[in-house]
Amino acid sequence: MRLFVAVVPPPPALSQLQSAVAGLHSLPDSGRLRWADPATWHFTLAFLGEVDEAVLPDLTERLGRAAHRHPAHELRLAGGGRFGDRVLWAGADGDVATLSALARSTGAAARRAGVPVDESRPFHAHLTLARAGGGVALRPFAEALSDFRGSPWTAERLELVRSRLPGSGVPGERPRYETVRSWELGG
Ligand code: 2AM
Repeated sequence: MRLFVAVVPPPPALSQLQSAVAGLHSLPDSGRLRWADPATWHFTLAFLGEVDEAVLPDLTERLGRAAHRHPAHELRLAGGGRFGDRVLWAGADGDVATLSALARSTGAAARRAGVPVDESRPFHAHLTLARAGGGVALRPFAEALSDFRGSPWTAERLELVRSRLPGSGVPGERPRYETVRSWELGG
């Protein structure tokens, strides 16, 4: 199964971001972006890819231990940015150092369970809002979010999420996510 590990902001924080993102839909080319469903917005801490079911007991044990080693921490959704003209994202500020440390531990836990998580790219806290196929400049979208600052919230849980890719072949259909396990931070 295809898995990733994430922190999901609470509904009030997501609604604030949704209001800010609503303003972006009036920008030119907005209709050419593939917008992520706000119900699935999250910060990916580690992308595990295809994982054999046999690995799950060891993986979940190790992820649970990683979650317990890091405290709950305060974050805000803030600002926006882009990875080239491919991905538009919302950022975080606050105790991003703890979130980053949690992401590193999560990757290490997965690797110890035999899941080859890429450690070459440093963690960059981002919540993907939209993807572009090419030919759309994302800079105006990122700039429109630069002043956004949501209210503080506490990241309290680490979630192991299963991603089911669309099988229908219908263009624009998005993956479905389902939380397989979650752990309280600090615990
Ligand atoms: P993103 O947050 O940067 O878009 C589920 O696919 C999640 O895993 C997405 O949120 C996606 O990241 C993240 N992810 C990281 N690396 C990925 C990869 N190589 N393929 C697909 N998703 C990846």
